[in-house]
Amino acid sequence: MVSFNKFFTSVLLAIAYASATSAFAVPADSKHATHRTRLVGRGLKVEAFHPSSSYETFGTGIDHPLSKRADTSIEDASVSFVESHLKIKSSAIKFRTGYTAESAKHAYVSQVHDGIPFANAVANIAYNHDDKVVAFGSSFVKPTSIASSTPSVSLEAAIAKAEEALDGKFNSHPATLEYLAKDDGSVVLTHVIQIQNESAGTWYQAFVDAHSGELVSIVDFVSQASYLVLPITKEILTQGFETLTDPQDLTASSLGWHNSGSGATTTTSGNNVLSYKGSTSSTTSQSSSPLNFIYPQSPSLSPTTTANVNAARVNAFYIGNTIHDFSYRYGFTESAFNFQTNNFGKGGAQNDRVTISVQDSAGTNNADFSTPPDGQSGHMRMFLWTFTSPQRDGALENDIVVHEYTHGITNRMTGGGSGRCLQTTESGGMGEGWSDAMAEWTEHTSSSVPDYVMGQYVINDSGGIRTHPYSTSTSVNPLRYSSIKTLNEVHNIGEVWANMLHNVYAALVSAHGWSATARTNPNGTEGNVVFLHLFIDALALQPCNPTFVSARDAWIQADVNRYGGANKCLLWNAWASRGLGVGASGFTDSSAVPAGC
Ligand SMILES: *[C@@H]1O[C@H](CO)[C@@H](O)[C@H](O)[C@H]1NC(C)=O
Ligand SMILES: *[C@@H]1O[C@H](CO)[C@@H](O)[C@H](O)[C@H]1NC(C)=O
Ligand SMILES: *[C@@H]1O[C@H](CO)[C@@H](O)[C@H](O)[C@H]1NC(C)=O
Ligand SMILES: [Ca+2]
Ligand SMILES: [Zn+2]
Repeated sequence: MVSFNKFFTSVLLAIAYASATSAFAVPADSKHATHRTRLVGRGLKVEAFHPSSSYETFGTGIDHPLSKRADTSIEDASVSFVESHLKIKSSAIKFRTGYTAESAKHAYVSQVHDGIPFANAVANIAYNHDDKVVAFGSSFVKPTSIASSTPSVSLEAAIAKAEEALDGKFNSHPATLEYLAKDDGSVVLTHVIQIQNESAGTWYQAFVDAHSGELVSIVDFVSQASYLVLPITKEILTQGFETLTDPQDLTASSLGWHNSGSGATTTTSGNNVLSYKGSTSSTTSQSSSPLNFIYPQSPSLSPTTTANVNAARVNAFYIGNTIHDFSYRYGFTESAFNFQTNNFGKGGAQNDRVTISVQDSAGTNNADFSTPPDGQSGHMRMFLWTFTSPQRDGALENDIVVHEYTHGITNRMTGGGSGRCLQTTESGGMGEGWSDAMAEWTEHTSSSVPDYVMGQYVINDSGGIRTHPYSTSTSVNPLRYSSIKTLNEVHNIGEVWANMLHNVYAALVSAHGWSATARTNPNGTEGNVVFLHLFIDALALQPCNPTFVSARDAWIQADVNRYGGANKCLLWNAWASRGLGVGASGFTDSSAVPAGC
């Protein structure tokens, strides 16, 4: 191992000082979803439908039809309220369960037909202690058709279908017969069966149409996971933590983030990332089942307090997995030498998930990433920063985590997974530049391209850790290709490259717009999608130890390969504006573009 160390790229974040300011848009995206698509079993896509819920609240409460009667049960009161409120027959309503809490009583009912309950058409009623209705939510449906309540497909046949589709075994939990509302207005009768695969760590409830025999919906018991984190579109933690539920992209991580194919974990350890402090077994465990990782961070306490260590491990785990997932969509896959414990037979060498050591004791005021060849884990070390009191944690500044992980992408994809091809000062400098550019890419929340600053939270300085903000303005950032002549430190050289990429990004977004779904949909034509495709494509295209000139040429070629050269002049103009035009060489600027541009 040691003898190979000289080939590993261990890249530091490094800091410089500058004064400047920047502004970040805070994203506010939330959508009311009624569908959920999952990839299950051997790549089967199942779309589950959940009718939207109406919801009313009534302040001090309203009467239900049986209010005047003494000794009315919660069952009768609830059925009668739903009957009158939704104007449906009581035979279509069935009380399921209820309980009395400190400040309210709660009842849960289902829509029924021929005595068979609907799985996804339900309602909930809350009463205050004066027996008045204070809230009512309902996803009851008005079907256009309802299947016969007598199954024509046997339970045995339905089990066989579900086992085959979901790659697991019926677990003998009693099957039920339930109706299921579909989004076309029809209601199908289903056998509801639990299918488990212990070695794969999966556990589904399958809904098999009891007339057609098709698998029509699933409930996934396992993959529900929630993380209290700084969303990747945010750069620094003062922008606010959020609880994200199921942020994993199952196209990129088919078994989710907590499973390598030999059983699920309930810690910050999974197929793509292991996040720990000190020893690799010191991970963070779920705060509650299933897979909730809710550890509020306290900025006024030392980062080494238990709660803050947990917050750091969870955030690093989330960011590492998120980068794994979106970079996968753009081509950093198993066969392109990515970092996974299990490659699921898709090529490449496995057993090389990224290990992230948070609050690593080996240093302060920095971070680094080591990239051994495909088949050995990439290793990220995040240090504490000592510029403030209490100290700050690099694992809680997303641009730093993204910067580090991106070293793994560029080192793996340049030169075919050897980890040996960004070793020169110039290519190592570009390595720093790609990492800053990727951090910037993740943090855009609209088509505007403000100046971008790295590392401002950890050093508590709005100017961040680089010498200049990245900017389309030459007065804010004057760096050009020829600037490299007087630079010999990789981060300084990296700033020249990252600023060129900032200008390329701005030109692409200006020309083609911006996609809010770029991280999960690489098929768009928008500028940010095009940018990341060219970024990733060019890594594999460029030579070992590329120069600015050859890396530029790889982008131009990537554009030819993917877009038929549609962006040729846009790209040339962006690079030429910073001295990397047609005749650039030996760190002498050229502002020339090809004829016709
Ligand atoms: C469980 O899943 C694995 C793939 O992860 C598969 O090889 C195996 O056959 C499955 N087991 C059952 C019982 O279907
Ligand atoms: C960060 O810097 C600001 C402005 O210089 C200062 O008021 C504040 O106390 C600093 N915060 C910490 C935690 O050191
Ligand atoms: C992108 O396009 C590919 C190929 O046409 C398709 O398989 C995939 O589902 C698309 N992805 C998305 C997110 O639309
Ligand atoms: Ca690999
Ligand atoms: Zn770096």
